[in-house]
Amino acid sequence: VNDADGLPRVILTEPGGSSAEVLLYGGQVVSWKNDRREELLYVSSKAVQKPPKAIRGGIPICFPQFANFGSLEQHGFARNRMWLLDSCPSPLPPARNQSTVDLILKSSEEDLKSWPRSFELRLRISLSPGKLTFIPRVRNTDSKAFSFTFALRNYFSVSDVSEVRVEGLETLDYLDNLMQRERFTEQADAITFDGEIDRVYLSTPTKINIIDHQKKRTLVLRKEGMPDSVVWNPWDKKAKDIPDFGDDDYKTMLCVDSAVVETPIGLKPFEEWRGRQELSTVSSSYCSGH
Ligand code: TA6
Repeated sequence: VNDADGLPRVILTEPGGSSAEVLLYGGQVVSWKNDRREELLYVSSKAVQKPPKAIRGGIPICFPQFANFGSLEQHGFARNRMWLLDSCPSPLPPARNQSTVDLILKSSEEDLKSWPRSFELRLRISLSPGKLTFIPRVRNTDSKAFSFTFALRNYFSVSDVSEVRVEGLETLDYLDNLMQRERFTEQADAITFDGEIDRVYLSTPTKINIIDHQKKRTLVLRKEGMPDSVVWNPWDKKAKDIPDFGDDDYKTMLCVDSAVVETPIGLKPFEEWRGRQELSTVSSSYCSGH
């Protein structure tokens, strides 16, 4: 763990030459570079890298609430807390030939004031050639049941968002945050981008392709245990209203999240929920991610 610029972080590397950086603050991945040292994630040029501000970019963990779907602060508090290295991660299949870190966030006295449920939120992040895997787990360590919403907010770096296509969400229903969360059905055969978008796609498939034509690269998102997927780009006007978002950043970023939004996860005492997200990059010169 090194804390060169004050924020302790874990750097994952693997023999193929890719790497990832995970901050203990927020349990947030803030960099994922491929074997050609290209940065695959967006981090704002104006990101504020100090508590209590959430860092704009990378992969923030939204827990116990996604966005303002509830009474807590926007996206819950997990992304604004210092996590710990989990010295005894409860059993998971061994992470073979992967560079792995296990993090944990437990409810604090402070948190219990705003969300009176005791929990253990674990996150295993594993790096292997061309792939970054997340296994989030939430255990109810309280004496009563509780429910939560959750998201891995993936800020992807793209060459030009107006040249990006997202495949896998066609024909699905979505809640449109720009239309008072009304429910619509996606009619297009792929999602393309020419303006602000902020949608929660419901009951999405386990595989979503984000195709970046210019970079000839497809980013494949595979997920389990997280039925919804949020697609967000603030576009020019909203971007200007967000202080830690560069005015032109909207052109080179896109959020496609793995999420639990429509139907919160309910846990009885000592039950544990587990999700899984695999991000992998495929150069689309020989396939469009089929
Ligand atoms: O995509 C859901 C959303 O709440 C958007 O409406 C926008 O606010 C985005 O998340 C960013 O939230 P943040 O708190 O990270 O600025």
